[in-house]
Amino acid sequence: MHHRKLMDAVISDINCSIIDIPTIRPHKMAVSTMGAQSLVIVRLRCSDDIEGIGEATTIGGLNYGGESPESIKTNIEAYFKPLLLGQPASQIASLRKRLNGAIKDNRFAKSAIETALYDAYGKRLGVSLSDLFGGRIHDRISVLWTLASGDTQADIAEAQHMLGMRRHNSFKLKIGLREPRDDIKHITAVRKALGDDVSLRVDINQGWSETQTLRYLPGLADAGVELVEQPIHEKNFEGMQRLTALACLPIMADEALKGPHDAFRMAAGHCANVFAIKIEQAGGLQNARDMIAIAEAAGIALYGGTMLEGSVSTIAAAHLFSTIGKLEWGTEMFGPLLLKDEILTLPLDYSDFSLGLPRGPGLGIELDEDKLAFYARKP
Ligand code: MUC
Ligand code: MG
Repeated sequence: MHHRKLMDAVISDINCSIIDIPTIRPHKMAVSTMGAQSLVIVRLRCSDDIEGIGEATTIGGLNYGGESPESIKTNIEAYFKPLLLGQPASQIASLRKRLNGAIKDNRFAKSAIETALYDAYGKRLGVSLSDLFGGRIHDRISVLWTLASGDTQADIAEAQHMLGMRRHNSFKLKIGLREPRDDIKHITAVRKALGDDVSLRVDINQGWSETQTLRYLPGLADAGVELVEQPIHEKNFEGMQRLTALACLPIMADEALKGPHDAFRMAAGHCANVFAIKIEQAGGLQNARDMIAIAEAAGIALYGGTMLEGSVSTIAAAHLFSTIGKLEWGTEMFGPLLLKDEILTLPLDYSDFSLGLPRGPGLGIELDEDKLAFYARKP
């Protein structure tokens, strides 16, 4: 009887709102500068009164990829919702098949919907989202901070503040906007100020050509950089392969990885040493899990990436990452900390250079309705 009842719940309503929250400072990347983040919050109601929550975010509107907050909301309301209403809410594999059979691309929208489905399913079973992926191996995952104020002294002060609070001891520097020579001066100054015990990585966000990367990789290594993220164009798999083969510094793929097919092609071609796994770029939790398996089989190291997501998507990804045996390069699940305000009744637990996973059912978080109403974009 228990099982039957669980499987009887159907999806009864889906609601999407765009929540605009300013960032604590401008976030400067080669690809765009962000002064606010727009969270698309998806609320999926089921006939058993359980609500699943999901989230999608983009970076710089349409500057990072083809989906925008507005398109995600529109497409979910116009195309996803009719396919989902009245369907069995716990049959997630079947719902994924149904959506993928009718809707191309829209990976961020699919990720938000899938997160909401898993949240609802976990709440229905009384288990956490990590339990639905085999159970957590880690109660906390390490979280780095991105230095992207655009100013060397401000970045140093920010990093020192984070170290003092014991919130982060690994930093990712956004470069690729200035001349490479100036970027290397910037990194050298940050390394000198912070010492040798912190981990410094760079994200070029496709800002360099292959020849620039060839020319400046040794300089990055000399400046104390440990990992180089997506230096060149996302479509240039062969270039990534050549840069990886140089073995000058570990190369991480980010924007190149838009789902399991890319992960397979990159792994087969030895096009990266590390994969940045993002649930949104992957098209959802299950695709991300598949990409993790491809990396593990290929001997590619793993890193938990973010689309500067808010608390909902951040914690969804954290649940998945907590089930990975070896997350060699940690994660960057700091998105909520870049925002001026929190939309949860109980903020996420960032301490001891890491993020603690909630224990409650599903995502284990609760939305603050007043905050949502305050930041919701008005029509
Ligand atoms: C990216 O390309 O990695 C993630 C962290 C951050 O600072 O920017 C994003 C996007
Ligand atoms: Mg990146």
